[in-house]
Amino acid sequence: AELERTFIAIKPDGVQRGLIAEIIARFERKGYKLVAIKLVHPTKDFAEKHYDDLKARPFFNGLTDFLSSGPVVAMVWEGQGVIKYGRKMIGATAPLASEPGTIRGDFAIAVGRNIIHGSDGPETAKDEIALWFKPEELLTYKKETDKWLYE
Ligand code: YYY
Ligand code: MG
Repeated sequence: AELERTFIAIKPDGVQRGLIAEIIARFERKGYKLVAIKLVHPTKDFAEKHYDDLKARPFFNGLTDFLSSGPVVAMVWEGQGVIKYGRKMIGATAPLASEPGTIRGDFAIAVGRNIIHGSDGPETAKDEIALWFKPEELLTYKKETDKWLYE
C-alpha cells in the first residue's frame, strides 16, 4: 500500500458536537488507515505554531483562541492520495460553500466553526505531522483489507 500520510484534526467544535466517531468513520470506510491518534488540548502558543502561515490574517487571533479552546482529536491518516482526497472529503473552507456529502457541508455552517482541519499539501502534511506527533507515535502496520483496497 501507498505510504502517503496527512494530518487531520477534529477541532474543539467537532469534539463538543459529538462528531468524533462520524468523522473517523468516513476516513476509515473510504479505506484510509489510521496511523496515529490522540486527544490534545493545544495551548495558544501551539495553535499559533500550527497556523503560522496565517499569522498576518485578521482572523488569526480568533482562530488560534478557538483552536486552543478545548480538546482536539489529532490524527494521521495514510493511503493513496490521502492528502488531496482527504481535503475533498472535508470540503471547502467556508461550510456554506462546501458540497453536501462533504464533512463541512454536512455538519457545519460558519467558517470559524468548520469542525475539521486537513493538511493542504505534501509539505504542510510533513510539517504538521512533525509538529503534532513524535516519530514513535506513528505506527506502521499491515491490515488484511489492504489487499482488497489496492491492486
Ligand atoms: O485549510 P482550511 O482549513 O480549509 O482553510 P485555511 O485557509 O487554511 O484557514 C484555516 C482556518 O482559518 C479555516 O479552517 C477557518 C479559519 N478561517 C476563518 O476563520 N476565516 C477565513 N476567512 C478563512 C479561514
Ligand atoms: Mg489550511
